[in-house]
Amino acid sequence: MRIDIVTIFPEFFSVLDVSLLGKARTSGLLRLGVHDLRDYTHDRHRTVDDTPYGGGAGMVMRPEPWGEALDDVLASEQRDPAAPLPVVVFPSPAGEVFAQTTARELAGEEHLVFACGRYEGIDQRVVDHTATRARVREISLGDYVLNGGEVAAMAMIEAIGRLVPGVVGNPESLTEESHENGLLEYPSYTKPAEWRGLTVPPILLSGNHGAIAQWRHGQQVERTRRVRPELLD
Ligand code: 6GU
Repeated sequence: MRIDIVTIFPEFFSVLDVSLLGKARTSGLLRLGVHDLRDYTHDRHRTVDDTPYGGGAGMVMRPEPWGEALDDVLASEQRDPAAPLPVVVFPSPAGEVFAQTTARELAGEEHLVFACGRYEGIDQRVVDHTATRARVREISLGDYVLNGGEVAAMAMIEAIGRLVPGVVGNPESLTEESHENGLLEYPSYTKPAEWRGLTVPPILLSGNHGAIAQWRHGQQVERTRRVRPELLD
């Protein structure tokens, strides 16, 4: 899978060099390109924003650098005319809410582009124009506001990247997690069997795999009902 990121803060994405996704990059499973939006400006101050038409607080990102950056990123690949169009994600608190289902959909794509806006957002024409040459998704992490799309893009890239076949060594560890079966995860324990007076539930030491699976499922249902009852509807 190829992932391109356009941002005014390319240094945010240096953490993608470490851990599992870093390994996936080194091994070639994940091809990551980070592009500085200011490289596509032509004025001495490398301006990317301006005041909003119609008035209001804050600044809006101007369309010209975005147009040129996306021209570059969407063209920098000899594309098979039969291949599906790339997906361009605009992280935005005004988008559809990201979930494990979204991560799974995007993990099946060949080419993702994350267009990270700052300030009050990107001129809407960038989104509309991009939709003429790519599949566009405006995606939010949830109902709160971040200063820009970078941290949101990072979270999405981690959730998506770990679902790309081969990135996580043991694929079974992906199916046992929170949200993969619509329930929250069961509690986990390891050695020692007693720690600071606290013991491990005896069923886990019984060797009875059927009973253990049943207990874990019961824990998942109980925890989901307590913490996230809306997931059970
Ligand atoms: Cl994707 N962007 C910003 N700026 N804030 C957010 C968000 C995204 N998701 C939740 N809050």
